[in-house]
Amino acid sequence: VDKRIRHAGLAAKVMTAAEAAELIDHGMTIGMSGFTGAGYPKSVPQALAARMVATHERDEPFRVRVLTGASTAPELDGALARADGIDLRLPYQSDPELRARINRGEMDYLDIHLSHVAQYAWFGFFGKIDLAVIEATAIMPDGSLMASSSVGNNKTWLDLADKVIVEVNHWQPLEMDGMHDIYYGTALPPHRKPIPLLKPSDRIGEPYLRLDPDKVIAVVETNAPDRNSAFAPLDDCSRQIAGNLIEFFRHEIARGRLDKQLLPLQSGVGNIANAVLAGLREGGFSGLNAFTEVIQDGMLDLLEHDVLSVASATSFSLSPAGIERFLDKIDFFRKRIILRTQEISNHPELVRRLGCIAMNGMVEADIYGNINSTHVAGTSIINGIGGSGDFARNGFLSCFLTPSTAKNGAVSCIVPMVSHVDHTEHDVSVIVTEQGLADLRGLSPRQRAKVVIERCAHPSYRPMLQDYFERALHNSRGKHTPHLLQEALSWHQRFLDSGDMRP
Ligand code: 0RQ
Repeated sequence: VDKRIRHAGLAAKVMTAAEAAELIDHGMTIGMSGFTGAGYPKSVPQALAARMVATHERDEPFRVRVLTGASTAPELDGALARADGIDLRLPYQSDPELRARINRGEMDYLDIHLSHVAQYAWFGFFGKIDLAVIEATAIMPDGSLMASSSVGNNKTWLDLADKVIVEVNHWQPLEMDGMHDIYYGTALPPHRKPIPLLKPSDRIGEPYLRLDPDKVIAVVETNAPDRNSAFAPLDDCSRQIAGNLIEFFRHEIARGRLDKQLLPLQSGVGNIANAVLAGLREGGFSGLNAFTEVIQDGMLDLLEHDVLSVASATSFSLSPAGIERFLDKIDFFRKRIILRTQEISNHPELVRRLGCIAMNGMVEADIYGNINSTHVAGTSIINGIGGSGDFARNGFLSCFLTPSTAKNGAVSCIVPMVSHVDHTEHDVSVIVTEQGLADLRGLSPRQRAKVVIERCAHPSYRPMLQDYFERALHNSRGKHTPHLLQEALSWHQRFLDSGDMRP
């Protein structure tokens, strides 16, 4: 028996990616696997892109709607975007080619909370799902799938799609068997029941993704790595941001508001998140848990050093070095890592019950604590809201982290008014920059403005912000959240006009 394709009927459906792509039609809505550059189909989307290019050369239309877990990679988002083959894309993305097309207005992009995607699909909000294209590590004897390096929305796409194409990737380690936990207890309102998860280590589901073999129209074998971009070495700014946050945790422990094992951590992706994780290790923390979306290198490190006991997520996002380390000690990690569907990893009910400490990056914050996570100067999207909102609104603490300036100081990440709002002032408890930390809990808007300016703004922008706030205090009609409406977004306009927010 083949180690990867253990179901005879499905073994008979093996074909090339080009043959599988022939089965895809213009106008389809396709649910694809993939979350933060892990577990996405690697060859069918490229073959589909080639077909699209050929079809467009004949002056015929060929575009599809692409629904995923989160961001994928050049072989999926990049290839389909370059072929001008995406009509609508949702949710999170981070591909440069796709981003450019979205920002040129050449295609539609729907940026929604990651925990909402599955339920919206079940509610019928996205219409019919014609096809699922899902990467798997193996096909089990009963036709179910051993998921690969991400679970994302795969359960939902497999259940809802009329037809399924499976990519079996020989690069994905079979030793991942047992790491996944696929929960089948979700129902639609009014029939929902509590989700029986009380701690991050709980397993509440099944190891494999159910699949009706009759729906499978093609099985394609691949042997290709995930995107696995390398991380930049930690810079001083990230270390300072991390240090400020960890000092705050210590303060909270001393005040008795947090236990020394903290509460389940949710950590965004990127350099600052990795610096926070490194800081927890250096700070001597142990026995912590993570209830998060993505396992990045920093988490492996914490697991190996018993700083973290367990990490629950929906995906990996490892560097090449991280992958080697993971494979080296896979038996160790299998006992400590659980990959769930993203509707569970990000579920507001669970984030609220567990009391997660949410730590996410941002583009800018305003003096009142509103957060922009997605847009440059209000109109150009970077990536998307991802899971930050799922955790920010429902967590025990909601922390947002950024350097105080961007673009070599030409941009202040603390502004009078955010140019786009992802997380409102009501959802934010802590803002951290390399300058310091603003604890916004229990503060009114005017009190918040004072601490945000004093603690978080860069010295080269602090006087400008103080001046704005003082004039707003005097001249604003309403004094609850004082603003000078004519001026509130003028910093962004100045940046667009001159490349610098400073006059
Ligand atoms: O652009 O590389 O062209 O210079 O934004 O900024 O500093 O590299 O920071 O990689 O941590 O990303 C918010 C985008 C931060 C990310 C964001 C420019 C800056 C640079 C990236 P360049 P950095 P990071 C879990 C949670 C939303 C999703 C989320 C993100 C680029 O954290 O996408 O939280 N978050 N998910 O120069 C203009 C500013 C700017 C700015 C930064 N104020 N104005 N440009 N930049 N600040 C994961 C998932 O949900 C899957």
